[in-house]
This record gives sequence, structure tokens and C-alpha cells, in this order.
Amino acid sequence: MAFADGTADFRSDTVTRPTPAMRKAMAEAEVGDDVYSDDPTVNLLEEESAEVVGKEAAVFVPSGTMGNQLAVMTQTRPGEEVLCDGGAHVRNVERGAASALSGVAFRTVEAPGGRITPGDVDEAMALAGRFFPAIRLMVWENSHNLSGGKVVPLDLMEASNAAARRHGLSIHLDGARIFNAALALGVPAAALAAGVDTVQFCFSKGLGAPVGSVLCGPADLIAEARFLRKRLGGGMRQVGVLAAPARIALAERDRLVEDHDLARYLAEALAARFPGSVDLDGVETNIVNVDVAALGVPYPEIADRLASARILTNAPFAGTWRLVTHRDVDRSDVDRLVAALS
Ligand code: TLP
Repeated sequence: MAFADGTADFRSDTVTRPTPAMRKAMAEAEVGDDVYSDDPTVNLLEEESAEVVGKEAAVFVPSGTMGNQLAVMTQTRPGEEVLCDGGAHVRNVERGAASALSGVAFRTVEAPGGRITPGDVDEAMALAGRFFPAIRLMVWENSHNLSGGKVVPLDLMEASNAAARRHGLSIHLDGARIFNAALALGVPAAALAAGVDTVQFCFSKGLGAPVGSVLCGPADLIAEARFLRKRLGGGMRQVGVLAAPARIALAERDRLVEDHDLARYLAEALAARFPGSVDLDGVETNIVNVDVAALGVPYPEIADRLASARILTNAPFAGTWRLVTHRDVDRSDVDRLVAALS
């Protein structure tokens, strides 16, 4: 359902607002100083998070960006390179953090949907030698944001992880939406994380918590990430008030299938009304990429119509208009969106 003022917000699943149960848990959370590891609610959240993805330890961080960047920082040295697909969030949408904070560059492969193949890994690594920088870390993103929430199949991850290991790479999974991927693929999140060293996931996207992400991995590496989190100003003190709603979000993760169903409803409605606007086969989770040219209306006019209908979306980027479903929109909001476009 739209927000109380009637606004339906399709810009991202980050816009979700805490549920009444989450707000109650925030008010009642037991807290302590988390920089001393004294916050019992954070400690519980970290244990539960590590368990869900099958890792030894976890550290609660303010954002997905910090989770990814701590993974890069702990697994590379300045001057090295990170292997990822050209559309990866860690490379494109984190304000240049990896080069600014870790002094690394990216070695990209063209892998639509983030589906890096063993051949991509071998080809990139063939550059190694006397003159090239050392490639040290491979990063997956599953589900893959910029491609419209596509998922990377588990068997492909396993095959490419094996290739990466043959070349001595560490592996990080940007699992901002790992539970969307797991549900769409019908595998446990721990299976997707099994072959990687570190995995980051977000409580503040479709899971609906107001703030926070977690980086999970081996205990020694997470201890170092905790040290670096403080260096970056991410030591958050009585942050059980944020860990409490995140615990609820994690426990309720399977409700993300509702967002996938709604994305399919939206995609089908748009494809029926505006043929060619949506590749229905490409809609795998809660993101719908729309070819704005196929709508036959210039975007400024679309923006005006949506504003009058109290619908929020981001402007198209390179001809693609991203619409995201989540727990704070429903079928009636989708109907309103399609009607406004029509
Ligand atoms: N994605 C946001 C924007 O930054 C684009 C969104 O609205 O989708 N990894 C992935 C795959 C992400 O999609 C995001 C956020 C992050 C990392 C970073 O998370 P935050 O925003 O918490 O730093």
C-alpha cells in the first residue's frame, strides 16, 4: 500500500518505511555501546546474519556501500585491481569509493546480468604478467541491480568461483539483495555465499528496515573490517535501536516473493499496454527495466503525469527507466501508474 499521504514510490526498495512492529522493537531494544561490543541486540543480529549466509562472523555497518568497501579494503592493497562486471554497483554507484579509499582500480568484463563466466575470469587473468597490475579480488552482485534485478545462477557462480580460485583470487559477493536472488533461484542464501570469502547484504532495501547492512565472512577478516569500520567513522554506539528492526527484517525475508509477484504484475501490465516496453523474460526479482522509448511519451511529460497522480519514479538513465517494487506499494498503485502513463 502507498504511504499515508497517498504517494506511491517506485524509485527504489530503499524507500520502504519501518513497520509498526519494527518501530515497537526500536523503542524497546536493549542497547549498549557497540564499539565495546556491548550492544546485545547488535550481537544477536550479527550472529543471526552470519548463520543465514553460513559464515563465521559478521559486522553491522551503516550501509551497503560501507559493507562492500570494507570487503575491498580488507582483501586488496593499493595499486591492485578488482575484477567485476562492467555494470557492478561497487564500481559504478559508490561515488568512486574503491579508488578513493582503497587505492584500487577495476578490471571489468562484459557480463550482462553480472553473469561472469569462467572464460571471462581466465581472459581477464591472462593479462597478468610483468607489466600489469595484480588482480586480487573478484566481486559478484546477486541479484544484479543495473541489469534490472537479474540473478546469477548458482552453478555459474560455482564454476566461475573455481576459475577465480585457480588464479588465487579472493571473492566477495555484493548481496545487497541476496534474499531476492535466493528466492528467485530457489536456493538458500547460504548456497550463494558458500564459495565466496565475504558477503554483504542490506536490511534497508526490500527487507524494510530503516538502516543498515552487514558484512559476513571469516572471523579474522571480520575483526579487521570492524577495526576499519571505526576508522571510517562507522562505530555506532547504542545502535541496537537499528539492529532490532533489522532482526525483524531478516526473519521476514521470505516475504520478498510478494515483491517479485508485484514486479511481474507491473511488467505484464506495461508490456500489454506498451508492446516492446519490457522484456518479460528479464524480470526475475523486484526490478522492472522499461524501455522508455516504447512508451511513446517523452519523459518530461511522463514525469508531469506521474507527479499529478502522486507517483514517484527516478528519471530514465540511458533510455532505461527502472521501477522497483517493495512492501510499500501494491497492485492498486501499479494500476494507477499504468493509468497515468496511458
Ligand atoms: N542501491 C541503490 C542505489 O545506490 C542505486 C538502489 O536504489 O538500488 N549494492 C547494490 C547492489 C545496491 O543496489 C546498493 C544500493 C548498494 C550496494 C549500496 O547500498 P547503500 O545504498 O546502503 O549504500
